[in-house]
Amino acid sequence: MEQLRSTDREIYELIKLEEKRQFDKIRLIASENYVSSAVLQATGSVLTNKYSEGYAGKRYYEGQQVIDQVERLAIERAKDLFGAEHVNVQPYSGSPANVAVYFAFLNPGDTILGMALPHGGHLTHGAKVSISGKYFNAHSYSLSRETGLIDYEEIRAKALACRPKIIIAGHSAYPRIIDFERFRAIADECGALLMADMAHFAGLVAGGAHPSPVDSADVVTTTTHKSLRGPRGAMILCKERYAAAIDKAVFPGIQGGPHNNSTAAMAVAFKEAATDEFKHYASQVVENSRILAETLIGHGFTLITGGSDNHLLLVDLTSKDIGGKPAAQTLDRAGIVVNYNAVPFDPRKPTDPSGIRIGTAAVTSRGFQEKEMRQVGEWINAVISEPQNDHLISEIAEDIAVFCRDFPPPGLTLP
Ligand code: DSN
Repeated sequence: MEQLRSTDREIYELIKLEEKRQFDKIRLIASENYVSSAVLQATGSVLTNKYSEGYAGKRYYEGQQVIDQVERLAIERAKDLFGAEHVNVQPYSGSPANVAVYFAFLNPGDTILGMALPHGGHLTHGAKVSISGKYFNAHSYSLSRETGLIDYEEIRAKALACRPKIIIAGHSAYPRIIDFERFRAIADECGALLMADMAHFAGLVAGGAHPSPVDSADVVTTTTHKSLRGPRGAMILCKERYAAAIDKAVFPGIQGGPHNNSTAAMAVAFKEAATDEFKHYASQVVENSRILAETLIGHGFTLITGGSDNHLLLVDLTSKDIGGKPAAQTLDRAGIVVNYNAVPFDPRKPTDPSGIRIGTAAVTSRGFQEKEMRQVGEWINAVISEPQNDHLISEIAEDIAVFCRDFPPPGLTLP
């Protein structure tokens, strides 16, 4: 980044600081990852200079000789990777992708049914503060109070009562796999479209470590930068019969020109995700999650649903006598980065809820396996047991920075 250093020293220094942070800390935010150098290079390429409203072969500006090829390649690779009939790779991110689906099929005031935000749904699954909850008649389903699991009978009863046009299967904080066929049956029974939001677990689907929603759902949305380990961006996969409606909803419906640099980087990430190495990665992500769950349970932590079979854990800290926010802040000072998170039926405020969410996608990318995950669990326990012990916190932060040197993440150089 020599040119950046000479043009803008401040931004250069800030990027270097962030690089050091990403190197020295154990990043357990469930939606984050480390992309490869190849993905970074495509993201930072001259494709950022080009406007290309429209779709390959039907653009509104000239000069698309290269961009059309890039976008077609990204689409073909995504179709192969997920077995999809049609893919749109233009959504800027996950929220616009979800809004595009609503724009394709709904009128203002129409009914949708998604997982409640405090139970692990996303803002765009109908939360009142989001456009999805303001413009549509949004109903939500909760998790079981007893088990923390999705209650398919409750969803069926709600769907038959409110008759949604779209049912959303997907989450941002649910530690178990979803039964997409059960959702399909419910959608069929009440005449709804089934939309699956696989943003969190798309990488696990690509790597064969999680069931795919692509056959069961009418439409599937996903970001490309979480477990899928691509650039910031999103895509919509759908049956061929919905292709025209989806494409029109993305452009000109809610977006202008696609971010071609991201499209190229997505194509690179899809190529990487089609390898055996990525399959191994995806199953290691799940295994790491299971091992961390086991270690934390061994130290008396309460895990929502009692464990994990995907890339994330949701920990209820009530029994540890600490709120999610102070816990997340103290862990960060110790070099372990998580986010505070509501747990189902949380009695505390969303701004200081009872839990933390932990994900294993990023640390698996830097090579953590069983031994390392058990050590991470020990550190989390030590910090949460003595959050006021500043000496201990500083010591752990130093140990973690040294520990991390042996696990250089993709895309980063030693700071
Ligand atoms: N912000 C993402 C997450 O952390 O799950 C969802 O968009």
